[in-house]
Amino acid sequence: MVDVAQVLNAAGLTNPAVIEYVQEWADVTRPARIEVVSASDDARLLQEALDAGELEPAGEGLYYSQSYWKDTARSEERTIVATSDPEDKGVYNNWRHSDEIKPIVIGNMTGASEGKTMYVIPYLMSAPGSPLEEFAAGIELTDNRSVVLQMIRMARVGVETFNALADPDSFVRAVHVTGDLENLGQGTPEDKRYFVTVADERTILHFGSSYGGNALLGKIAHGLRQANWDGGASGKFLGEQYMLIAIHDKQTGKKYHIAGGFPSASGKTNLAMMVPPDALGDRYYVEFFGDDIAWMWVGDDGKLYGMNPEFGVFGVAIDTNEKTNPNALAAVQPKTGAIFTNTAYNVNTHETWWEGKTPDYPTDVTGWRDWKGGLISERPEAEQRNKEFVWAHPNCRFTSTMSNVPNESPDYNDPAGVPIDGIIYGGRTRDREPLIRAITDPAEGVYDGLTLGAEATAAAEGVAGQLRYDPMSMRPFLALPEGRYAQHFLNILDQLTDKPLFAHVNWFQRDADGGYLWPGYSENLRALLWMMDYREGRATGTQTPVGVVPTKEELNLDGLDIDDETIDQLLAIDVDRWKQEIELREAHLKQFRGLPQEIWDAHHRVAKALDDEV
Ligand code: OXD
Ligand code: MN
Repeated sequence: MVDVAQVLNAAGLTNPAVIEYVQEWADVTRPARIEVVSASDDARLLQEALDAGELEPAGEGLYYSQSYWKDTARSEERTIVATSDPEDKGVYNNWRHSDEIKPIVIGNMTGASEGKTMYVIPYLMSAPGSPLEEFAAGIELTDNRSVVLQMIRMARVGVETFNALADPDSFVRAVHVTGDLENLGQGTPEDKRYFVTVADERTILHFGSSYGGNALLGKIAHGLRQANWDGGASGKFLGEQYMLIAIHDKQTGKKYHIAGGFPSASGKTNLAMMVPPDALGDRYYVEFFGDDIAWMWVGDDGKLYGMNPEFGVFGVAIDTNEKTNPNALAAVQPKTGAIFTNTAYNVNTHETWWEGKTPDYPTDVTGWRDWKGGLISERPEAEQRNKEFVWAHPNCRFTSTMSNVPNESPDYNDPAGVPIDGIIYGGRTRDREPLIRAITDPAEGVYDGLTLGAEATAAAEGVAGQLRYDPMSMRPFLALPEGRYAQHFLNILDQLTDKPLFAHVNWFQRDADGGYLWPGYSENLRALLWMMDYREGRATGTQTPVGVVPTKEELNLDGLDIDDETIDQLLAIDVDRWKQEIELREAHLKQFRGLPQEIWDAHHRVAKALDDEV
């Protein structure tokens, strides 16, 4: 039996609440060893992982890992929010009573770390000294060394940081146990995996995966689900799946901060790491704060402040290339310490490759293995370079720390956060949604977020043109029931004397042949510049029933080869299509218990404005 107190004391973790917590879970999972981890252990742990074959070298200071093939993504149906009050049940939070679910997970975790090391990872999901620091501390226990290495990249990990907290008793208890991945019955009625956030106990219990979204508990479970709960319970902040950027106008010296929620596969990481198009690059620069999570609160000056609680980027590699995201490529160059997961890997040259990294496949297939480890050269010729037989997993990832991203903002570490000028929502929509529409009424902004969605794709079946709603892009991350969440969002906005401008953006309109109307990527900056012009009164736009759209003249199109007709189409409002959408929204919103009247009023205002349109 490991002497927990002795191990923790020796590592400098002397807080009795921490010792009690680690003891409790060591008694359940029964590891052979316990080790306390700080970021300074990275080099040693990397070497151990290489020696054990858990990682492969992928170039100088780069690493490759391969998951068990049934463990490559988040599993929403196994993800649960538990509390002790049935009133907390929402439509999307997959609520269960904690008395019912905890014993099941604890049962599965019992003895499941036998023979393994339990790593104790003290972490902070904020810059030290942040006004939200009290919600940011956590201790993850994991029996998986790769998870430790990824946590070191994704969160501020260290005993010193933890001991310096004003209240080191108040931390999220985050327990991760990998389980016997080959025998968990994934996707069958006997599935043993459970990813539970016991929100009212600030305890996270995840069993049965080593995939980042399920296993890096600082990120999604704490950074989003627990934060969503803590924000609402305290009334102090919003924890949202938003990217956060600044647009720096070098001519005026002004910086505009924009946060935004996008359902998955809508280009959030590419937007956040954006390099301005050549024609605008002399004047504008985009600073990167984060691509996935923003915590936002009311500042003393009555403005909304925001920060990214994460310390790194866990990005989808597919289609990341010099055009779509040069800054992401730079963040995974040699010596960055980046870890690739489930890309293709060349066992001879140690290179990694994924679909969309280069226009063509590597010329010589020798040594290349696909994400499952199969040699490409052993496939039948017709399957070697064929989109249907992928080399990399569609959810293959790279993990790299913030400081490797070339456009990381110099203000990223500022505990004071940054004032938010704009909040945008955007999903993939082939028609109806214009390039951008500004929403001046804050309740209509929240309403727009609640009715955010993306069209069905091959991965998520549905009716063409109909949205899979994803409120605020938080559908899989909500801990609060939707009505209470909406009220909390409105309450935060009510306290602001200088409110951010809301807008809805859409980079994905298509023409009759299915081609994209808007070039996207770096050109998206043009829509955001208009948004800030509108906020500052430099543009007036055209009022429509669903918000204000830019006039053609107001959009900065310098250096962009696009014809007038296309621009007209990009900015048009199809009232009939919108009326259909309003009916679908009504059904969507009706599901939510206790939705604030302000949201219904916003809905009815927009519906009436559309009806009044001839
Ligand atoms: C996600 C992620 O699953 O950020 O949304 O990884
Ligand atoms: Mn995300």
